[in-house]
Amino acid sequence: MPRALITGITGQDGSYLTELLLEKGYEIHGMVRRTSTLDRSRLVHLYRDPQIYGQRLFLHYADLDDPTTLRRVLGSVEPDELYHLAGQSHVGLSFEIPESTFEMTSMGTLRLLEMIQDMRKKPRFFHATSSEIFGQPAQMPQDESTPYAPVNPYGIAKASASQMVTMYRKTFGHYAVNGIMFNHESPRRGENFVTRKICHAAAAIKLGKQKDLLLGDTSAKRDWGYAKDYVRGMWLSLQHATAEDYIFATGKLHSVQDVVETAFATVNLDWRQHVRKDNRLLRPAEPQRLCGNPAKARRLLSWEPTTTFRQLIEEMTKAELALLADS
Ligand code: NDP
Ligand code: GDR
Repeated sequence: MPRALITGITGQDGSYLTELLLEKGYEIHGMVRRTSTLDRSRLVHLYRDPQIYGQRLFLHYADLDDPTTLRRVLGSVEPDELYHLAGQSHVGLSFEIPESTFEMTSMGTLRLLEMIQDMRKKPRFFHATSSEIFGQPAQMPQDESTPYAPVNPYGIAKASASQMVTMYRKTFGHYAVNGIMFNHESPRRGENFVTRKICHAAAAIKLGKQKDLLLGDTSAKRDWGYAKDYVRGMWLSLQHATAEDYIFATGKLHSVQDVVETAFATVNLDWRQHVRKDNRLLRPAEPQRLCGNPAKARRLLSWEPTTTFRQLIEEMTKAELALLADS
């Protein structure tokens, strides 16, 4: 049975990746950090299944800021594949907590690479990096050769971590992959990311549980895909004969305003009556024209995004309606 270790297993991607690897017959180990609440809602269905938890899924306390714990888990699990997804993933917040964002994302990744360097049997390593490394790119769409030009602390931290991954691959021969992922969403998306925030608000307003929705820059555009497609890309990239970097993206741009219109249309509401601008939600800098070209992933991994933007936003809005109806 192949053995995988996942950092960030409690997050959106970590939970979908766990489900995918269970389907594929893996034994899965996840790193979790100590928090004041034990809210692991994205994993709870697996955690409560006695056929899975303690049989094929195991959780270990560790923290990216605590090298001893990382070394201990890596040494005891000895994974075949290490999926490194953990980190402070909110771009806007990275302006408010730049030091911890950088420490966790950049130094956390370097720590793992150094620990792998000392291992006799080195795991294949996947690094979840981001389109934010491109920031204000000179070309659109971006591909694996587009120069990095990040514009916020999060992007700068991901860029340096990605360069470390490339260096360990080229210099020391590690099987280490940068998955350069553009935005991907799902009903499990964190509540303070814009798609989930909008879909939740549309559903809550429809059910009379919320009155209006405050947003920052609604003209901002992103290349939005479905999270399940992107975790499939992670797995595929570690099955390839050689370690490569890959863009995972849909190649299609939509605005925040498109998300608003699609979500409100799904619940038959007029967004004009509910959506307002809040300048406090504007960011000091916005990346521009982040749109990816996934041709390499298509060619080498036969990877394709399966879900359209409209399907994604409709599904997320309907999931919010169902969640709110139950609560
Ligand atoms: P989430 O924010 O949903 O999950 C982040 C995970 O990292 C959580 O499990 C969180 O644990 C964990 N984590 C945070 N800080 C630490 C720490 N100090 N030590 C250990 N674990 C920590 O992110 P996503 O699932 O959306 O994204 C996964 C990765 O992919 C992230 O690195 C993100 O930056 C990157 N990415 C995501 C994209 C997207 O569109 N979703 C696009 C490009 C890159 P806890 O539950 O305890 O908070
Ligand atoms: P992003 O996602 O910054 O692209 O990072 P987010 O959903 O936070 O923002 C997308 C765009 O929407 C604009 N926006 C708002 N954003 C939030 N969160 N809340 C608002 O009210 C709001 N109003 C407008 C933002 O300014 C931005 O332009 C995500 C994360 O998953 C990262 O970890 C990942 O690396 C990148 O995607 C690719």
